[in-house]
Amino acid sequence: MKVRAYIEKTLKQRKMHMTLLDPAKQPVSIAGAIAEKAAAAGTDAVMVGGSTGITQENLDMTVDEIKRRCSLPVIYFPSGANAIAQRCDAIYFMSMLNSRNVRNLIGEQWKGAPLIKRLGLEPISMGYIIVEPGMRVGEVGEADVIKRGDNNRAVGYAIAAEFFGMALVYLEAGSGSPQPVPEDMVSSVRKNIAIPLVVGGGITDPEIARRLCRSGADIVVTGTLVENGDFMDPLREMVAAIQSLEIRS
Ligand code: 1GP
Repeated sequence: MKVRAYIEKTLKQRKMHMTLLDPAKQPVSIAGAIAEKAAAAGTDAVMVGGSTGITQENLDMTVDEIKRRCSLPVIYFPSGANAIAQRCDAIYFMSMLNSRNVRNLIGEQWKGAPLIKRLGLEPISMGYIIVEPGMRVGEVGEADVIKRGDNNRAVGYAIAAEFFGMALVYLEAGSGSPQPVPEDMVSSVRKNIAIPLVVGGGITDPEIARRLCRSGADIVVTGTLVENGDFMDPLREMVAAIQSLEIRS
């Protein structure tokens, strides 16, 4: 089954959790071990990517090791066209909608698209929206970050993503953010779009993840949570909190 179909099928039943692994942050063998444990904890997919330090070599080696150690879908979460993970199951074909730099809106995309097509990688289109504080991805992406409380702007970008025909909207507070995207921003966006809503950045507490899902997040992404060696119990709790919620009717 294609990855987009897997996501849409799963979301008919329940909310989803995805684990983000940054190839620049740990040796390949550790990335494989984390993916294996994350699969055992019940995460729904592994996303691979990071804002800086991604090379074709560390990317390919990390993806191969993850695929060797678990059977979950592996989705490339790119920061540009400089490296394309050829052996992933799919790629988020994303545009940072609130970047000030055209490179992040369509520049990297036109460069990468022909190769993605040649490789037969499944593209899953995504409107990527950076919310304050935005952290490293907000800086390198030159995002005009959405202020916490500026729900109207978040809603505008999300509706625009849907009008563009994108498959997903991702509200991103940035990896390691001290606060996740505000719940009322998530609920405002949810009320205005029909496509699935991904929320990530700074989510380490299962109760907060549950509240974000109740506010309308369909997919919760966590990365930092698995960077601490002893993450099995917190990850299990996180996954259970999210997956126990049925999708909106
Ligand atoms: C970053 O939203 C993801 O793109 C994950 O963020 O590392 O804070 O979980 P964390």
